[in-house]
Amino acid sequence: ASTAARTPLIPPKDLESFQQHLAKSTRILALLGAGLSASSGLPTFRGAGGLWRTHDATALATPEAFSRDPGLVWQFYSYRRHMALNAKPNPAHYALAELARKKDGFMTLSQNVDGLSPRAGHPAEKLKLLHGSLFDVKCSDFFCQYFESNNYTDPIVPALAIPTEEDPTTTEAIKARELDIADENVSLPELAIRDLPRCPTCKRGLLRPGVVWFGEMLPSGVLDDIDQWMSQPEKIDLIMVIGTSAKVYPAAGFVDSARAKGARVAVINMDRSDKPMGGMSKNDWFFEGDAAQIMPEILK
Ligand code: BV8
Ligand code: ZN
Repeated sequence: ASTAARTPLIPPKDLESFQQHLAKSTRILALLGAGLSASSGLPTFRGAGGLWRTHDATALATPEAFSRDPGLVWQFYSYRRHMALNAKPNPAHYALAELARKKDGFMTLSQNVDGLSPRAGHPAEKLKLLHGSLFDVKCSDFFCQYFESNNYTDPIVPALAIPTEEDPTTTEAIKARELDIADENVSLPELAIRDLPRCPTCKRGLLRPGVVWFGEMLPSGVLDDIDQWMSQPEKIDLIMVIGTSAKVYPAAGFVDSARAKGARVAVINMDRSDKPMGGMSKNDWFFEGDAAQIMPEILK
């Protein structure tokens, strides 16, 4: 198809005004959500095909769920590790990484734990993973400091191997598996605690995914870095809010903080109704469509 048919309809005047502003912007924030990785085949949390569609976030992504049924929670994260390892960064990840390299005053705040921004070559010092990573593991024992990053072992222990008779990334397999995970009385193979990953240091605690669960604090080092970046005297010229329903706090709160420092807001989202709290002003932009198609266009 001709390129016109392929690229989303971005209103030319919006594109022009955005690109003019971007060219003269020095301090730029990007807040990333699951929609950025949708085109890489990873399901988002809400919306069609979303992970939370068939299970309630609090049913799995909380410390309580892990202490109640660590096997079930590990199955959920092992499955997401497997999907993320089999996914590839898409053009939006690459376009953002390139812009981050070019602009000194650039900072990306990502809610995504899928590892795709680092794999797209995003400069690490300009990427803050607000909610950790699927590929960090740490000890669940309160007193133990064991922490391991870049653990790409899949499955992390044999007992967490995904049934290989089907491709776990196909829609029906995702659906079947989601329903399994969601439907508590469908008995998944009971995972014995002894089969789950154990901390090599204290030998007491089970290892857990290095992600931030609901009710948990965001990593203090990350919050300090962001605080330092935000409290520089210069204004913030732009915040791009990409593929996020901006419902989870404190992550979503950074949009307001950026506005308070003078930032204009550019939302890139499939769904026109998903605007960050505080609405949009005529100085803002809303680019509707797939981030994987829009980002390379607007950042050109
Ligand atoms: C904390 C890691 C307290 C784990 C995640 C009531 C009101 C307000 C707040 C709260 C409340 N009750 C509780 C809270 C606090 C809670 C919270 O905000 N809850 C929400 C649900 C209301 N927050 C917390 O618990 C946080 N901690 O508050 O600590 C505290 C304080 C002091 C001392 C101790 C403790 C911790 C939150 C972190 C939770 N962890 N992830 C994991 O991944 O399993 S959250 C997880 O969900 C993601 O990281 C992300 O943040 C969120 C999902 O949001 P999105 O990424 O936006 O994805 P979603 O599917 O929602 O949206 C996708 C969007 O993309 C849509 O808009 C869609 O239209 C769009 N899209 C789809 N496809 C595309 C697209 N766009 C472009 N292109 C496409 N192709
Ligand atoms: Zn330990």
